[in-house]
Amino acid sequence: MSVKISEEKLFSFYEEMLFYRRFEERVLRAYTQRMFAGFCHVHIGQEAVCVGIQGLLEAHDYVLSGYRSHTQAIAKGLSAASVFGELLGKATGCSKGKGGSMHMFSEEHRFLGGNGIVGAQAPLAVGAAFSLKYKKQKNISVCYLGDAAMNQGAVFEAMNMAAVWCLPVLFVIENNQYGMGTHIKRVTSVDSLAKRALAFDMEHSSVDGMSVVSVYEHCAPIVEKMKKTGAPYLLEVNTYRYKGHSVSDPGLYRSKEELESYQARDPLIQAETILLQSKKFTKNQLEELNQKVKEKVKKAEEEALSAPFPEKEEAFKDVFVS
Ligand SMILES: Cc1ncc(C[n+]2csc(CCOP(=O)(O)OP(=O)(O)O)c2C)c(N)n1
Ligand SMILES: [Mg+2]
Repeated sequence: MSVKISEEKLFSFYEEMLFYRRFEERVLRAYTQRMFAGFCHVHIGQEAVCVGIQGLLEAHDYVLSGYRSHTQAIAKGLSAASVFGELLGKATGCSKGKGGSMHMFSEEHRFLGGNGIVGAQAPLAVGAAFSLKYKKQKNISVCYLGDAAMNQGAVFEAMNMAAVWCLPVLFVIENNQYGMGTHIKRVTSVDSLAKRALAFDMEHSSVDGMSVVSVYEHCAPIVEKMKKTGAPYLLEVNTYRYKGHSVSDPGLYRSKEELESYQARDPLIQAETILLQSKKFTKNQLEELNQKVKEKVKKAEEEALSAPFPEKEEAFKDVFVS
């Protein structure tokens, strides 16, 4: 089955990507204004990945991720205010203000984190997929991983188990070419991470992650097939992060030219060009959308700011004791 995205769907994806871009920019500003502390990793430049993939998911599909997951959480249905609130440590945060940037979570929305341990989401995603199979639910478990996470042992064990037990995990490798300041070529022997699936006899492919159209059209048949067969899949998405690894990284290990070569293929610019060329949308409409999105971000931030901090007693709740 080949899928062609409609202009209307692309418009809504454009709005979503724009919202995530402005949201993350606001998060970065909030951090530099010392409104919150701790770690903070933004997803700027990689918006097309979660929008294209999560645009194909249903409420009962699971999503699991690493620490760069503010917008993936929103794409799974968590409110932007509850994500911002979590960053600010507010009681209304999706993890009651106890997790912060790396621990977005909502059982209700089947977004099972947010994980600070590189690769730790892979075994969890396999567990979620096992529960789907056990309960005979025709859903999938999406597991986002970075390129550097692909060199973690637990990830291979998880992939092997998913293949042996035929579990519906879509492993999405967001290959942004860097693990902190280390370029992929210095630590990874293969030129395409999709090849790693060969070790598990798992279906696999690679796609251009700078284009939301490519991601969506490429993934639509994959997701549809997975829901029928329940078999795992490894997808490499070639993307790029525009900002440093975290807020404290000025990104001196890469050249300006490299960054600019990706920005020239920016997912927002690409979508905007197609929308305008289609003549179904005007420049004015896109500008209005920009205003609307800025207002939405402002509202989410204001809602989070006006929310209370947790009561002291909360510190003793949700604590795991074995
Ligand atoms: C098990 C483990 N080892 C090392 C780290 C330190 N660390 C945090 S992020 C990171 C790089 C991960 O890069 P990648 O998987 O490519 O994801 P990206 O940051 O590019 O999204 C490392 C090594 C960690 N958090 N957990
Ligand atoms: Mg990376």
